[in-house]
Amino acid sequence: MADYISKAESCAIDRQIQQDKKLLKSKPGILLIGTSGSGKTTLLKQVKILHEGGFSATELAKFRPIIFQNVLDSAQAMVMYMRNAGLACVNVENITHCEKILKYTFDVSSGSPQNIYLSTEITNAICCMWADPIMVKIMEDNLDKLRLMDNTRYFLNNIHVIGKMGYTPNQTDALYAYQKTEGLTKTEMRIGSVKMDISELGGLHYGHEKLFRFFENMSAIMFFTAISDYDKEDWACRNRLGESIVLFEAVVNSPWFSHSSIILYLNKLDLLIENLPEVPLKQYFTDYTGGNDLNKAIKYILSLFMKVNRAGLRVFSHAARVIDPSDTCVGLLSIVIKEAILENSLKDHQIL
Ligand SMILES: Nc1nc2c(ncn2[C@@H]2O[C@H](COP(=O)(O)OP(=O)(O)OP(=O)(O)O)[C@@H](O)[C@H]2O)c(=O)[nH]1
Ligand SMILES: [Mg+2]
Repeated sequence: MADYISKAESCAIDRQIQQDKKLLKSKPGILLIGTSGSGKTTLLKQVKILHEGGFSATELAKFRPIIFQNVLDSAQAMVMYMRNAGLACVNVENITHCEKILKYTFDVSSGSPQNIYLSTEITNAICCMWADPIMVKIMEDNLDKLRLMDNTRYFLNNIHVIGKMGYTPNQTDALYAYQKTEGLTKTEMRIGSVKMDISELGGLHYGHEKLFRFFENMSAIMFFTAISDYDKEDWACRNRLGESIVLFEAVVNSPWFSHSSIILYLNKLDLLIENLPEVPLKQYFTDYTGGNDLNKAIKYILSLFMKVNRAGLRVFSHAARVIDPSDTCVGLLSIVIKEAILENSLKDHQIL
């Protein structure tokens, strides 16, 4: 005997199919969150370079004033540090160069930030200061006290190119350029076969938890932390890694994210590798006992984050260097996103 289904049951099945179609068609939403400078925008740039053919010439030109500003900020920070620490350049002529660097401001009278440039005189002053023997010593001995941007070494090492007339940034320069993201930005991206909306919530800090409710339906939350920040302080003299853990605690225990997959990105691994032998982790986190061992340091820092995961959410973690195109972070992103979508879909159908 044939099995018949009622009209009501048939309609219910049709409705379910339509819902499933919508679910499969709707783009997954990813939220990038984390303290300022942890690498969120750099991930977006890296996806663009690796999966969308990179920045066009017009887009690259827009990074020029940002890079000039980064160069000047770094050079001025070095001079200020020397002043405050009572240090001076080894070559006496560099003392005048330092004076020039400190006084330099961009001429913004033309109105457009695109028109700012580094004069030949200031380029030369920065070149000479950066080549002074005191710089090597400062960068080696005082890295934890300098409060420099992480792109300082890269841009100052390339000052002779950046300061040339007609300089146009290349794709790597664009990756290193830093401009704070204000508020929320949303970008549509495709990684392999997956199309997704990636939103970045820029420079998050305490008190921003009230914004979380707007991201309730995200497929995945990618939390960024700069793993090399264990020795850095923010402007309120708080340890930056500690600040990042406090923020992660708010994210991972938030009821608004209890249905999202959480990906913890321990970024700036390259800088941790450089820093660890120079600045002991134990100096800042006294219960750490692993010395210079990189794996032990990563495991310890990860455990600090996991300790605050009171809600017991499943957290994917990955130690990465977003700046490096050969790093697997972007490929991993697509795998994790696919897994997150599948998991959420199974949850929605009460299979999980
Ligand atoms: N060495 C190194 N530098 C990195 C890495 N990831 C990002 N950076 C640099 O760190 C700086 C800050 O990166 P962003 O991606 O702009 O940081 P953000 O999280 O978007 O910061 P806000 O917009 O202020 O919230 C930039 O100069 C990047 O080039 C990394 O893996 N290694
Ligand atoms: Mg940003």
